[in-house]
Amino acid sequence: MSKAKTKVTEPAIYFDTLPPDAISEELAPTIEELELVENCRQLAMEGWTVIADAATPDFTTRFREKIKELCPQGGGNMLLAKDPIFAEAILNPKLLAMAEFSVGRGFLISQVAASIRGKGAGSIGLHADHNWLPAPFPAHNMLVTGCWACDEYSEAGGSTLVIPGSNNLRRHPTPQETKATAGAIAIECPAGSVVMWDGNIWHSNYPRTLEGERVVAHITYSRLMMRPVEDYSAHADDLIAAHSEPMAQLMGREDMLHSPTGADYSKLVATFNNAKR
Ligand SMILES: O=C(O)CCC(=O)C(=O)O
Repeated sequence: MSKAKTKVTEPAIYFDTLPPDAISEELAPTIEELELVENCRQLAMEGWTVIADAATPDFTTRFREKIKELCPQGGGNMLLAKDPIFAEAILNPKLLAMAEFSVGRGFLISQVAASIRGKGAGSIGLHADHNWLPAPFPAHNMLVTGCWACDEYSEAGGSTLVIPGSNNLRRHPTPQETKATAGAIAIECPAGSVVMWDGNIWHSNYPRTLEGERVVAHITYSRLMMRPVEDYSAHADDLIAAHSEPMAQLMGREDMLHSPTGADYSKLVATFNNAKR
């Protein structure tokens, strides 16, 4: 009598885990098509990178105008719920590809904020974004931030600064290190670039000494098991209706976690597999 063949239902559970700097074979064609291979290497090894020409100049102009309109006090948060242009920004294909590389498949949106800094605006202070994790920081990155520069980034214009090599220390800076900012470099780039960094690197910004303003959107994505900074649950249904699957993932609706009806075991294998990629 022949043995009945077991039908294998996909996806099978993965037992391996990719190293922190690996581009998964599923993501590799997208990273290559979008010409982001060097950005991935730099983000993994150096803790930061700049995505040039993330969108059209027209998008950056519209984005700047909208941030100015919505943030008359010089800053704002929960912006994904306030205008559809923020969905357009967080669903930008280059940002999604970099986020999947850095914080893994099935990643979430954590924060959509903005800042406007005029002449005389000071420094926000040196920190690592893994601020709500204890040291030593994990080998795999937990948070990736993209600052959409709506204006040129220069040291005099108050650009972001980073301390090269601090990403390898896997800890928070001390008060003395925070004061000294020894070895800091300015990230300088044209408007329309997105400056990205991981949760490990120590960073801040230079005071602005130029006339005019530096308008920036701060977009943070997190690994699927992190609790997001902002709670979009009241807006998730509308956002998903407008933007479908990628937004459902960013809202945590594609995984088995944080479910109002208890753990959804139909999504268990996909969730566990995403966590390993
Ligand atoms: O505004 C900047 O240049 C730095 C922002 C920053 O430190 C952050 O978003 O964590």
